[in-house]
Amino acid sequence: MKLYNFSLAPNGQRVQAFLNEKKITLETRQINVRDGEQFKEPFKSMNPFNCIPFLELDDGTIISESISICRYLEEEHFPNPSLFGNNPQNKAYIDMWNRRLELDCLTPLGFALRNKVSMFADRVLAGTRNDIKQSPDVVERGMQMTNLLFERINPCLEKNEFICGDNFSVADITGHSIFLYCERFKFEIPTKFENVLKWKSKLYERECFKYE
Ligand SMILES: N[C@@H](CCC(=O)N[C@@H](CS)C(=O)NCC(=O)O)C(=O)O
Repeated sequence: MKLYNFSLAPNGQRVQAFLNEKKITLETRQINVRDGEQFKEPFKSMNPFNCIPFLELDDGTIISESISICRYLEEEHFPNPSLFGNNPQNKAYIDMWNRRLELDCLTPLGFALRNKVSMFADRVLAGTRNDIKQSPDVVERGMQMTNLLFERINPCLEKNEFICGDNFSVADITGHSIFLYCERFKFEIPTKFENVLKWKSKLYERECFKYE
């Protein structure tokens, strides 16, 4: 099994944090997506969606999507510590939170960045090169959605150390990624979201995120 990744990419870093938390080292090939290496062979044929990270299994199967890669690694090879839950109820609960964070905030923030920074001018959708124009509305929408998410999750973090309760999970890795995007945007998290800020501090001190 071999991981194809890029250590500077947000989604690559999510998988790396997951590996760090489990203390796993995988054979890894760096693909420089900033230079367009993902559009060259053999990578182009391996993952026609032209994104990293992706995992090549020993039988040649390719698994892409950060969360799908992590799920496969946990279920097939590295069950402990469990970051996806270990019974149907907490599996569903962690999945629910991860989806909320991805759909309502991380993805909108990813689009916001791609619609703002000149480096992404011809690539507003990851893994493509085209002439879809960057739109300031998408940037603004990303900021608004982030604020809304923080407003909604602040009460949920009142008694919890982590987003799903007292145990660190893959949803916290998604949360950490959201905070990194906020930094890039110089999005200052309002102090009224004190539980969100507490959660952020907790995540920032965690070893698995010290990958630079
Ligand atoms: N939903 C995918 C997103 C993957 C993604 O957007 N990867 C970016 C790096 S963070 C990429 O490969 N971009 C290549 C490009 O922009 O062409 C995941 O969670 O893995």
